[in-house]
Amino acid sequence: MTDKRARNEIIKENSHQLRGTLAEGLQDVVTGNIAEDDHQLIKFHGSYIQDDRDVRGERAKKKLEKAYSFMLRLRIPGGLTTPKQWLALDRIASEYANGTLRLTTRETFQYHGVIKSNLKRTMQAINGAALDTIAACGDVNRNVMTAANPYLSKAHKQAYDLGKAISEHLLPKTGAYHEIWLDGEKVEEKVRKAGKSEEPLYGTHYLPRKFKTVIAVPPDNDVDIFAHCLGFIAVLEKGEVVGWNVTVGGGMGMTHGDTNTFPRTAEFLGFCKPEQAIDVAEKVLLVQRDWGNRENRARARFKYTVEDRGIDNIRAEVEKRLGYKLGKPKPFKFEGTGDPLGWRQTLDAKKDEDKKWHLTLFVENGRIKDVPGRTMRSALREIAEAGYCDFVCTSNQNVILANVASKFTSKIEAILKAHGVSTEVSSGLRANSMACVSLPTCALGLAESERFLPELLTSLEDSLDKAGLRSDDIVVRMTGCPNGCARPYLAEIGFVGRNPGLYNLYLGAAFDGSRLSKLYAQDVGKERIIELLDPIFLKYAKERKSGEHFGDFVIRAGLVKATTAGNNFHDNIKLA
Ligand code: SRM
Ligand code: SF4
Repeated sequence: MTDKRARNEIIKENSHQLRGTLAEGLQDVVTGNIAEDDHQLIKFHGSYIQDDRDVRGERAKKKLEKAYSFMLRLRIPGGLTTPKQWLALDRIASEYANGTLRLTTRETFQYHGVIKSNLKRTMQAINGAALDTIAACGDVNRNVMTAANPYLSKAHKQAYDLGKAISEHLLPKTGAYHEIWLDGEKVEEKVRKAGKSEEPLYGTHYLPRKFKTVIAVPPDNDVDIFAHCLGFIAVLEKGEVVGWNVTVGGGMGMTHGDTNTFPRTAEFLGFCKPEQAIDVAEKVLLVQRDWGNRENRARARFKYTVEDRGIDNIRAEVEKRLGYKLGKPKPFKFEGTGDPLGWRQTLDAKKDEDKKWHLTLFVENGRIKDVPGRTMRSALREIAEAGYCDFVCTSNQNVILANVASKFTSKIEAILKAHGVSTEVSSGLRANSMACVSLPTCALGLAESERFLPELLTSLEDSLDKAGLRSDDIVVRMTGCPNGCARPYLAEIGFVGRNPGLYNLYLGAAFDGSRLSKLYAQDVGKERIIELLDPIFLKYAKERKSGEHFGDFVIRAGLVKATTAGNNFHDNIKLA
């Protein structure tokens, strides 16, 4: 009988619980590369092998090996780091990576450009800061995102605590990470002799595909709950979490031209009590472990398991494994997916003097770096050195300087000013923008993203000015390919790379993150994008109803049909 399983299933099976030949590969100084199968395994350790695509052609001409380096992604549930950790992360960026810290769309950091000979040292330095990269990538439960800023209210702290607990509970247990990167004890043989499994939860094959868990605290949907495999929405009474609405089956990735693949918004599984949440997370993950598609990786995400089996069957199976029924989802309301930028005070401190301040700082596309006249990385380092705050990475690629005593707010402002970092953003469109990394590091990028969106927004700001919309909040996101790393199909304006300089333009997602967009124009470059959006902005400014968001307006104006579920994302398209 032929083995129909996807190649990755066989790699996992033969990997000795994610060890592969990684340790040996690190010793090989002849190449900056590692063995082909280890390309897949190293993801579970939070790293990707990449090459600098800007110099790929030139190096090929000279018959040189590709300019290999490694991307490293940290696991930081809820995105919270202390000033001491921030300083360590900042140091690592200079010592081992490309001198930048990249905040991701999932509340953590990435390093780019770490060469093989520095990889182990970098892992050890991260470990020295009491952080790790375990399961930040790979077919496992990834970094858990929680409503930004555990200091903001009691409910935010409860969301953060749950996120951390789920992250720990669903962490792979193999000794591989400690052995390979931290020179830990070799445990595989010992565990095998004791007749045990190194991975009681994941087994030998882990999950069919990546699995993403997030936790939201209404009215903010900053974590974009409907984009994820598993979500918990806080149900609040008098500011405290009394339970969680559970969502399943969201996801973004698709392939251009393949309507069998599509982004999908999550559905409601039910309601659980606070003490049931970890168990619910585990059982949902196990259903995906056992029911997910292990033959076709393009259809292996949990969203397709939910789509193909149906939400009722998924619920019945989860409840069977739990041994009890989930409740009916409780009412809640989301207002938006963005980060409220600027200063905010703790929402529920008992006395006024206990209230701390929190500054959400816009970081364009998450890249923290120093450029002439705007030395953001140095500013944040100085703030960390002074110990004025903790740092929280947000799911919108921004950073919150959190838990600041009143006496330090002006000091923080002075440091930012001295480094040319403004707390103002040039438009509502930019303030609500995100772009994925794409070129030059991402192997899958078809078009520029992080390096192009800022310039496009500058041009679109002229259009906004003509329509008087400069300060309106409109959500815009760009990705260099259809995988959807900046969640573009949940943006009111989404750009998805097709070819160098050309993007598909999507319109009509809901401002609160509950509805996907629809394709509006195909293969459009910068000039055409402006030509298309210019009149739409004018029309919106003139004809919108009071409080109507851009994404709702374009549907009412008949520019696109509403996408009501992932399985009609590709339907009713009328291209501009
Ligand atoms: Fe992503 C793959 C970057 C969030 C969907 N993503 C990649 C890789 C690793 C490319 C690769 O496989 O070779 C990118 C590395 C680029 C680089 O040079 O750094 C990459 N993804 C990112 C980040 C850094 C984008 C960013 O600009 O911030 C985000 C890191 C998140 C994190 O900290 O864990 C990132 N990726 C996402 C999200 C958004 C989210 O989860 O909220 C999605 C869409 C949601 C989802 O998962 O459905 C996402 N990334 C993908 C996919 C498509 C998966 C699919 O279902 O088809 C791929 C490709 C794949 O897995 O095969 C991918
Ligand atoms: Fe790379 Fe595509 Fe993700 Fe952008 S969306 S980072 S191009 S995989």
